[in-house]
Amino acid sequence: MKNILITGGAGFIGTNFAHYLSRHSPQYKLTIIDSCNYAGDEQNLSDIQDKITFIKGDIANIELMDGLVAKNDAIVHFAAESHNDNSLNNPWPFVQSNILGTYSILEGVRKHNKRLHHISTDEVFGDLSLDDPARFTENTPYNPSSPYSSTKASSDLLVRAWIRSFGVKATISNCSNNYGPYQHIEKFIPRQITNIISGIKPKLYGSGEQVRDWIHVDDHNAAVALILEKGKLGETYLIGADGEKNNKEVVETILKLMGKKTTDYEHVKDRPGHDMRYAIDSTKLRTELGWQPKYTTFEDGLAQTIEWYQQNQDWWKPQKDQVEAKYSAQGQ
Ligand code: NAD
Ligand code: TDX
Repeated sequence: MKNILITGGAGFIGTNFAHYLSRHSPQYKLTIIDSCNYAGDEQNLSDIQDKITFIKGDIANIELMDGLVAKNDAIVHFAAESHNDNSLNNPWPFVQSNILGTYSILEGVRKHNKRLHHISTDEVFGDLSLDDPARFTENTPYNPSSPYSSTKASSDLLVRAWIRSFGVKATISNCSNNYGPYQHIEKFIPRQITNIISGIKPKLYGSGEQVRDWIHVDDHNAAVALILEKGKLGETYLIGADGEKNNKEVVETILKLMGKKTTDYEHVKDRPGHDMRYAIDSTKLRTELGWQPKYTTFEDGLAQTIEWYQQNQDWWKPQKDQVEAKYSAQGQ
């Protein structure tokens, strides 16, 4: 494997993955395709621009993807519409990018017999209740709640079908909630950090008791790189770092780390259909592939993330007013 095509490589996780591979696996020749929607920006890759080839394009364009897949040995597929709240307002881009986009890649991979790693989410399993000790495993049935998670579930099922019916050389990973540099400020953690910097109170949807299983983006990407190189074809791996926290605890920790009163937040309108709890059992990834997270305390990862948003205000400030105006129009 020498030539790697990264889809969605100008978005949050894909940008970090391109940086991760150029640091840890400089032998790879990286091509990145991204349509640069509101969450993706080619500038995120400016410091590694001499090490990559960047193509601005849509993964749902079958001819374009056919040519790109043919030229590469492996495809790591991150590109997607990724925000639940947006999917509640307008599901169509989610159907296009997440379902049709994945179909287009699968057809290229099938025709040219290439290796695919498909990135997905724990949200495909639906949610768990707060008093349930269970965690998601590779055998948990799919039960997605939102337009976002149902289109991701659809894309996973397409990959599974292409593996079984056509023998496509693919692996799938389902990861829990990521945080870290380059995450769009519409998402929970960067929204609250940039709110505090901007003198706006952090906003908790509903009760704030919902639990997410947080993982630093570099730990997610280390697992993806490992699965790409050593994962068993046809298999699914769950990625998670035992990082369960409720949203209220997360906001309080951010406020504390930023030197503010931990009660200085407000409750806003809840998300319709809001999933209560996600939790990942990553035993398979740890025992079969030997993966372990590097960030063992959430506070360390969060402190590094806060510092990144403090030091990169030019990166997010131009979008802040627009993002907050959109939320405020929907009572959030
Ligand atoms: P993101 O929205 O920050 O980035 C997605 C990127 O995909 C953007 O750069 C966007 O321009 C690009 N894209 C979207 N539609 C496209 C299209 N049709 N053609 C080409 N490019 C397109 O999202 P992210 O958080 O980096 O998520 C990346 C992947 O990881 C997604 O598949 C998501 O479902 C999955 N995931 C995310 C998390 C998380 O916590 N953020 C957790 C688990 C899995
Ligand atoms: O302002 C907010 N206040 C708030 O309480 C926002 C933006 C969110 N929330 C809550 C909703 C969720 O319970 O915080 C939690 C996290 O919200 P998001 O950052 O929107 O993430 P989530 O909906 O959990 O989905 C994320 O993790 C799984 C990613 O966006 C997905 O792409 C990924 O698949």
